[in-house]
This record gives sequence, structure tokens and C-alpha cells, in this order.
Amino acid sequence: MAPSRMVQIEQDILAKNNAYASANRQTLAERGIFALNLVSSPGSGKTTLLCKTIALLGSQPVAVIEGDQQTSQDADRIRATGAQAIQINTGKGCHLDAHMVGHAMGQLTLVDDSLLMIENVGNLVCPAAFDLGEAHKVVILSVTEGEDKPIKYPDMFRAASVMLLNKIDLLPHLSYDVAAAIAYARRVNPQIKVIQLSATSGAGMDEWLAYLRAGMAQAHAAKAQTVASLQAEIAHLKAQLQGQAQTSSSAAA
Ligand SMILES: Nc1nc2c(ncn2[C@@H]2O[C@H](COP(=O)(O)OP(=O)(O)O)[C@@H](O)[C@H]2O)c(=O)[nH]1
Ligand SMILES: [Mg+2]
Repeated sequence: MAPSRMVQIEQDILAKNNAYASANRQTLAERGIFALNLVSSPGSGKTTLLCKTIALLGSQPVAVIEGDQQTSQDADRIRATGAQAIQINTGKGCHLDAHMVGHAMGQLTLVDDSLLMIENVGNLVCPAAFDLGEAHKVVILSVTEGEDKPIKYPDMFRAASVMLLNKIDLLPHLSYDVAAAIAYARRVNPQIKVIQLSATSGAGMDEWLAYLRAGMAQAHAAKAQTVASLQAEIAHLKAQLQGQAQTSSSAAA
């Protein structure tokens, strides 16, 4: 196939995906739901972190969309915490797309002003290009993967707003340079927020939970503001219609 034809096909796929992502984003905004897209290589600790996060959030409703090529193991692990989870199997696919996520959102009983976590397929390349309608991509890099992943897979670290440096409980057993990992991440994305944590020991979880709560509060406030401005617009239109009705009735008298 000619390279120009391949570029065209890729652009068409991304344009279609972006349309579905916008629809997902709109639905989430209307419901005040804070949605995150967790991306990483396989085994960085995404599902473990999700289980721990759900447990620490207590009564806060959390819904999870799980992406893997095969099996429903991760959705089963999430359901065992009591949270809702839908598993998407992508087969040969190396990432979730916005159409799949929109479909999964329809299957979940989403709660207004809550949290939706999307665990993408473990892959540091493909998920970077696909917007799912999330508020942010969160990239998880565990300390067993090497410091240099941000410069080897820059698209992913550029697309993410947050980097979770995970499994820091293992640092005493490794020769891992935390400062170098953060510097590499900031080289490709100077704005990236970094949280160091361990789902196993609980270190850094407070900062992560504070980030989640702030995001949920922001999504709720944005929804409330939209509702208030819509109500103001309706009141304005009602007043205009009443004024018009009065003018036409006095003209008729
Ligand atoms: N030491 C340590 N191991 C972890 C931590 N988080 C996850 N793991 C382990 O890492 C492996 C992969 O975790 P999993 O959550 O399945 O990763 P995922 O593929 O990104 O969802 C499992 O053996 C976990 O027990 C952590 O914070 N510290
Ligand atoms: Mg997983």
C-alpha cells in the first residue's frame, strides 16, 4: 500500500475516534464525572493501584473500564472490591478506542459526580494516540522498568498530564535513579505532574487521593456552572416570551 494511502487511513481512524471521544467527554461533563485513562506497559501495577484506590476511597462510587487483549481477570479483581467494572477484550488490538469506551459507559450504571477509571491495554505506544474522552491520561511507570522509558516512548509521556512513579517500596533493592526518571519525563513534558507511590506500602497514596478528589470536585463544579448558566438562559428566554405575549395582547386590545 502506498504510504500516502496509509497516512490517509490513519487520519480517518483518528478522526472517527476523536468524534466518539468528544461524545464521551460531553456525556461525562453533563454528569460531572471525572474520568482518567491509565496507560502504561503491562505489569506496572495499574490494577493493583485501582483496587487500593477504590478501597481507600471508601463509600465514593468508582466505576472501572478494563482493557486487555484477553481474559476478564482484571475486571474480576476490580469487582472483588465491590466496585462496578466492565472488561473490554481488544483481541489483536493494542489499545482501547473511544467507541469501545462509549459502549462500556452505556453498560455501567454511572453515578453523577463520581469517578471513572479506564485501565488501558498495557502498551507504551498505541494508547498515546487515542483520546477516549477522559479528563487526563495518567501514565504509570514502575521503578523496575528503568529510568529512561520517558525518552524512549515520548509520545505517551507527552500525552499524559500525570506520571505515577510506582512500586517505590522496591527502591531499597534496586539501583534506580528517581531524579533521572523525573528529569527524563520533564524533558519530554515539562508540565507533567509526578506522584511517587506504592500501592503495596501505601506510600504516596494520600497525594494520589487528593489529586482524584480535586478532579472530582472540579468536574462537579463545572457541571454545576453549566446547569446554572442553562437555567439563567431558560429564565431569560421565558421572560422574553412573556414580554412578547404581553406586547401582542396589548396590541390586540
Ligand atoms: N512491590 C510492589 N509490587 C507491586 C505494586 N503494585 C503492583 N505490584 C505487583 O506488580 C505486578 C503487576 O501488577 P498489576 O496490578 O497486575 O499490573 P498491571 O498489569 O499494570 O495491571 C503484580 O505482581 C503486583 O502484585 C507495588 O506498589 N509494589
Ligand atoms: Mg491490569
